Amino acid sequence: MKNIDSRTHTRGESIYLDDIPLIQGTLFGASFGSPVANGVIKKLDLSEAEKAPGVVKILTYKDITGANQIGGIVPDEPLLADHHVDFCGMPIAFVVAESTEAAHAAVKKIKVEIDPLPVITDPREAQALGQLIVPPRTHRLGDTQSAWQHCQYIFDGVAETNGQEHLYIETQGAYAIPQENNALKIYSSTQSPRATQQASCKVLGLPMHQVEVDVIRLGGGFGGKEDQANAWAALCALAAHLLKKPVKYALDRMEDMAMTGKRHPYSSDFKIGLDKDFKILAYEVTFYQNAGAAADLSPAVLERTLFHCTNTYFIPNVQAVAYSCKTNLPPNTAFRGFGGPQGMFVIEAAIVKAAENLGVDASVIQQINLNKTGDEFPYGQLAVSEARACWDKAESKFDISRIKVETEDFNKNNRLYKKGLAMMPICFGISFTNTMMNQGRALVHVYTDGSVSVSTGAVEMGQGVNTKMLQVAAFVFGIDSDKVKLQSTSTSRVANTSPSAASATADLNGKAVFMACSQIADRLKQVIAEEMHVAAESVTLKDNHVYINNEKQDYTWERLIMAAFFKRVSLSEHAHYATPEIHYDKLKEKGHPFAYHVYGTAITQVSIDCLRGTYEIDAVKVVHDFGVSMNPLIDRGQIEGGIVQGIGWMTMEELIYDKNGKLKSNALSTYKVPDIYSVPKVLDIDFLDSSYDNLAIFRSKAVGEPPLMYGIGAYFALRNAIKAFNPSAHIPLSAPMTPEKTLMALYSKPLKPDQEKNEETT
Ligand code: LUZ
Ligand code: MOS
Repeated sequence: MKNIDSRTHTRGESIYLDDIPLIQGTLFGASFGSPVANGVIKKLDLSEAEKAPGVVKILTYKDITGANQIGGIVPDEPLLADHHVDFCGMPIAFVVAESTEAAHAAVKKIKVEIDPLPVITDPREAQALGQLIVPPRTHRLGDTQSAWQHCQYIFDGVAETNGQEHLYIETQGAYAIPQENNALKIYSSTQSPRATQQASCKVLGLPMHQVEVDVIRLGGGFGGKEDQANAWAALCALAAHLLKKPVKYALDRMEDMAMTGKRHPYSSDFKIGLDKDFKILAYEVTFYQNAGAAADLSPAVLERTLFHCTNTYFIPNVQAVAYSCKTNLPPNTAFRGFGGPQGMFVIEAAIVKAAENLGVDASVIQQINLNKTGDEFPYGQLAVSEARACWDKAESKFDISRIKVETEDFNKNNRLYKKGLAMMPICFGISFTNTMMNQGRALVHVYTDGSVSVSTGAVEMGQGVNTKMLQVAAFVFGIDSDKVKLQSTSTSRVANTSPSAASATADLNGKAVFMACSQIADRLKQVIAEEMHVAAESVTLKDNHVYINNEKQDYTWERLIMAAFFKRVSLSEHAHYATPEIHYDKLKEKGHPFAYHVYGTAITQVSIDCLRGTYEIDAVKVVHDFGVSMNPLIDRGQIEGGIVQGIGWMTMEELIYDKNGKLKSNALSTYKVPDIYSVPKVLDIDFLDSSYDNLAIFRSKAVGEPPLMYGIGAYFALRNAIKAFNPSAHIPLSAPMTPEKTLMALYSKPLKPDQEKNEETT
């Protein structure tokens, strides 16, 4: 089945926040962000801005009727700066005017005097000063201390990954509309309607039943709107509440890039030990996460880094320490993979460092150490592993030995062009790591004409979740998909939702839809049982008809619905699903946090132009563990998008903050994302049908985040191509591998031994 939004998307008729028809009298907001990354506000002068044409009111923290606090996990983030600013772009004032242009013009007239304080942008520097968001966490398996002596080879080093701008096509935004008796309706481009509702209520000092958050769809989220949609909604809500007028604020691209947090940059130290057969015996890693100026979701991201620090390998002795370091950058936040990719890059870097020193292909070490069913992850859960199945199928299906020979032949015969190849196996845990969040709900109504309305906590953001929800309802009722409509995601219809995140949205909400529809279907079967004097168990619903003992009756779905209605049978149901089996003890750092894992292996092939440092991704060939895909079109789209986004993070997307904490890569002219020309020329995605049962909806495994990590293969393929040109090249294990860095690496000289120590941090 095609994505149900494809028709309105291609016709430009899909409604995003900025397309919602405006109510008369609507006012428009714009925020004034701090020009300084750390300092004390001495004086805020609004006088000229207030006189600017069209300005209705300028809000500061003094206007907040509830609490000046939007922090989620840790209450450490004011909505509007009071006396102190912690990052460049931190909102200080919110201008409300008759037009967006007037609001922006007035923002430029605001003057602020700030006594600057020292700015820290480096996580290691912050850690050394004791500036941590939360206490450090440690995951342990076995005993690394005693394992080192059994290792034949030990290597250590530093690995770094930069952040990543979400670049959702739709920027952040909200539209708040006052209702009677101080209530509010907020349209928001949020992945988390509940969090947006709660943050707005906290800022306004209202109970949650006074505020409805309604989401039609997002033009992309990628994690950027899991926590960071709240501020803009709260600002609009506050202004609407005070002025009794609708207030809308959709950020422009440069505001969005400058003011919002991104994927966390990490700097990490690793030490890896192998035996003579290249089995990894021990791995120690220390992660320094650049959290930015407030907690946001950083503690949860940090936790997922630890959960994925051994990727898909079984390592019997592990010690992983993670620091969430407070710096003067905008608070960094969720981004597809949620810390997992950062953890996985480091173990891959460690394996590559070992391989290069041992003179073997990294794939030799990777393959030997893939986990198998029954192996323990450092957090105590036992693997139900498809790692080897994916790897083996990728090798045979795509004929890896031929690819290797072709790559070597090419490199022998070409001096100024080189090809590189890398394998990237992945393993990603599905569930929110915070067990409590793994719950979903759905509300289903069948109307008397037989049409069906489905509301869930799932937010559609292009990932196709609504299509999957529709498939579930249509399947259970045995009716055509055009009889089912997915409603917007509203906190009034489905309450207390978890964010649409963690790849778990279709599972959590889909299971709830399944339960609600099944309960209605059971009642309908009872109606037939009574009317036709048959057992309810013999009744099934299919092809829009009633079946008894698998025999089609001259009895349509519509007739059945009317029969039930006349019998006063409820045609509505609300269901709640909570993932079974999962648990986690944060004190012991052991448990069973994930419903299941998703596996896969990617083969990445690249070519570089050794004169220019430019490169192309020739092919990414994947065997991916889909379970049993309930929508191969949508799932394939998720894999393709994830791969390209991962390649962007690893190769061309380079976030640059200057020493003063100001974002230099603040527009699409200075921040390059993959375009159609940088998409791999070949994207071959093959399905591994899992042999194991799982907790996914219809056994169709979560597909949102895992494929992003295939992109890591592009980094190491480029590294191999550079080494093919210059075998003694010095290449820091630092992503992204931009064309500039590639060019420098191509003509680099090996480090002298005494330079080794500090190499990668440069
Ligand atoms: N969000 C969250 C996530 O709050 N917890 C998670 O474990 C998670 N994982 C991936 C993406 N978003
Ligand atoms: Mo996400 S990083 O699943 O919002």
